[in-house]
Amino acid sequence: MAIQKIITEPNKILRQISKNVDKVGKEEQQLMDDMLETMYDAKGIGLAAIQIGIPKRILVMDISKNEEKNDPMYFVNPIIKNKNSELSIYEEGCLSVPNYFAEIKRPKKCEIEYLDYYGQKKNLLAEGLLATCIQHEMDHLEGILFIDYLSKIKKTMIIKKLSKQKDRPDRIIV
Ligand code: GNR
Ligand code: NI
Repeated sequence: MAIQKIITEPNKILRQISKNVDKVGKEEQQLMDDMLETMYDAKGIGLAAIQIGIPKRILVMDISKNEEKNDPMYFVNPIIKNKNSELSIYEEGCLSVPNYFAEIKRPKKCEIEYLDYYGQKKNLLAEGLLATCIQHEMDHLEGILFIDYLSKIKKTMIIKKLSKQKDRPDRIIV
């Protein structure tokens, strides 16, 4: 297992559309292990493969509050089958947009279909933080970041400030 570098804005890689996974094999499981380790190391509650530079439709999440017991979740090729018309607001952050947070409005509940760690087809009815996080992660698969929902002026300001940190040595420059 290995901790990977998380790509931050501004970087075109984050705008790529991720590709469906044909088969959940050893390589994908290894990737999910690395993603989970990277996510825990960064103290995040979710991570999409594209955030470590891999354009595959794979997400990992752990929204458990319990510090002693982890509750990792793996999603391959997730699709949203149903979105509740009721919206809820949550203050979101993103490991690819470090140190910025904003209130984002999204459907309160959603039903998703996906493949699990073993490639088994699953369904999940998500609400609350789980629903918010899954939708945030699924946006990454389409190259969308939460700052895209902000006003143009706010978004530009955030990207400008992040790009000033460009010479940080831990940044991936492609
Ligand atoms: O760690 C994260 N926290 C978070 C908080 C509110 C809504 C979404 C998230 S996801 C984020 C990790 C991340 O960037 N995933 O892509
Ligand atoms: Ni994110």
